[in-house]
Amino acid sequence: MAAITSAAVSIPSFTGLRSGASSCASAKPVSVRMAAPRASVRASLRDFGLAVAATAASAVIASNALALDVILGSDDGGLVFVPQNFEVASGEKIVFTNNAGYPHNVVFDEDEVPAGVDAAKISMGEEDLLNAKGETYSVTLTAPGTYSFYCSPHQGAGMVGKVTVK
Ligand SMILES: [Cu+2]
Repeated sequence: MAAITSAAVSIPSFTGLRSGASSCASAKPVSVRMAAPRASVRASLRDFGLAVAATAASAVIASNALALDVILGSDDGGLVFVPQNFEVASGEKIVFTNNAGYPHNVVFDEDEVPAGVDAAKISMGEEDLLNAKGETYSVTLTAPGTYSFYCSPHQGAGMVGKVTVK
């Protein structure tokens, strides 16, 4: 219960910061405001899921164990993937969750994936963006090797990452 309340409170304050920072078109605050309730529902579900995982029996944890969470944008507003460089097991799900400094996306570099992997099939489109906090993009990689990925709006700012599939 406490987790759900804090998630619902933190999102409006974040939205306030964002609309304060942008001085442009009147359409913008409207779309941000519409996105917020959806985001808070997802954040609440997420917190609830984490709380359940933390208290559940090991049998339940085992069925959900193969997932790694990566956040898009650090809590202090850095344009980074957190973690930036990580390992997963083959077949482990990677869940990228929009956190701060969005819009973000996740695009694998076609020149830096293992041979035979089609980067387009595991990437979001260059133009596809996660626009609201809590939105996710999930991908499961099976071919062993090293994959580089980036966020197309922030690649120039250094928002890049690397995953090694074992
Ligand atoms: Cu980004």
